[in-house]
Amino acid sequence: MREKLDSQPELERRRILRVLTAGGLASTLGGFTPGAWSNETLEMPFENGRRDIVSNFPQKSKMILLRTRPPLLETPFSVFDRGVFTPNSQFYVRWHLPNIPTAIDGTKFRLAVRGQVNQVLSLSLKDLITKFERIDLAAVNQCSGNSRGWFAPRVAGGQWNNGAMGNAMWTGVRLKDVLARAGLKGDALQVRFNGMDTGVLPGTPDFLKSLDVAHANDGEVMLAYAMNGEALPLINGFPLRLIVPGWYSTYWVKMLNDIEVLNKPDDNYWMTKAYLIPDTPGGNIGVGQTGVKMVPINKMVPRSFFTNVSDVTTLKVGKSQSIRGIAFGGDAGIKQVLVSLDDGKTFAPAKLGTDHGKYSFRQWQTTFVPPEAGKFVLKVKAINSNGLAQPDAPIWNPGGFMRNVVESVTLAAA
Ligand SMILES: Nc1nc2c(c(=O)[nH]1)N[C@H]1C(S)=C(S)[C@@H](COP(=O)(O)O)O[C@H]1N2
Ligand SMILES: [Mo]
Repeated sequence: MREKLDSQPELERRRILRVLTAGGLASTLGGFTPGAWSNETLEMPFENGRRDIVSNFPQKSKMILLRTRPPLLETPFSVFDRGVFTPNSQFYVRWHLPNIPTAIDGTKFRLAVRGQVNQVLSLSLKDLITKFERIDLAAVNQCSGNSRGWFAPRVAGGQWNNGAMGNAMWTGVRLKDVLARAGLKGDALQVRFNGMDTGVLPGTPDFLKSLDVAHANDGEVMLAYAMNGEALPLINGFPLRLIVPGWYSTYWVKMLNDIEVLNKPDDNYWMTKAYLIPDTPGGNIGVGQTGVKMVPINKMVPRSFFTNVSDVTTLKVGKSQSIRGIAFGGDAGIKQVLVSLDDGKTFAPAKLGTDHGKYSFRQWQTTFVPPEAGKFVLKVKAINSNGLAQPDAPIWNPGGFMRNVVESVTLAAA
């Protein structure tokens, strides 16, 4: 389990500051030879699902490789059975642009706050750590396209299985407090976030994401300088990233060094062309349906997963087996996790584990005694505190976003 954050704030502050400013973070993001490191592969349970397992990315242990540059690395699903906090060393990775700094000096880093503000700011990590109130929040970071590999018919984009998600305890400061220090002008409308990554070709749109001022000021959106009690791994956004609790992580801008307050709606590529979903419940439309109003992706929806059993698990007839997994509510807490032991005919509530807050993974657990030899289909369905339940049938949209169908597992008993 991760080391607990120190309960003495002053000591903890000094420790974090030491970690973040320990000099240039040496890493070798650009310095490996693609294809040369792995002899281990894994078969995802969908078409074209063969993947290499790699452990040569800086600060990462075993990850599932989808692409090298820019990196797309998926968390092996067994990691989610070990606890509700996903270790930094196996937290998934997703970047859009190939030019990513390979070393960042925490002592030289500055965050700019500019645009429609009364006072332009240039904040060091030390400023952020010592001049603003520290907050800690457990929250799920999930890619909009998590589980895209399951879309039928298939759609273009990273063919993720279910591991483009992770839960961490984020430590940092409220965006609201930083914006208040700068002072927003009366016509401030949106807040735009930019990180240190860039494209190689001229004309590649820089990766920029924006939030409405009211959302940016909700007191929950935060700038995180630590993750699970440690500095962020470089490829998860060292030294600072945006956390937008309950929203898909396309908004969670990494290596964040520029905040610009806008007085008009952001019309950049990443807000108006990419990451659009149909404006329908759950982002669901008929396959190939056109003429649908599209809107920027936003709140997450509930999901739940089995973590200790899979389609290759064999159980003993008559023997009680603990079945467990994780769930999250999306933009709300978990109200209930329902499990079916009879292929969806009946569902009963599972026992819920510790509540780490409404944006966190939550463990669930139940037991199953196979009554006879044969195959048994189990299902799991989460319902969030807004009453929103996972759908029984998969959704579809052309971006391959927001998949959250009820998950099934087929267990054999002998
Ligand atoms: N600077 C920057 N931040 C970014 C991105 C990016 O390409 N550049 N991708 C976003 C997307 S789409 C995802 S899914 C998350 C992935 O976060 P992770 O790599 O820490 O898991 O980062 C987000 N933040
Ligand atoms: Mo994403």
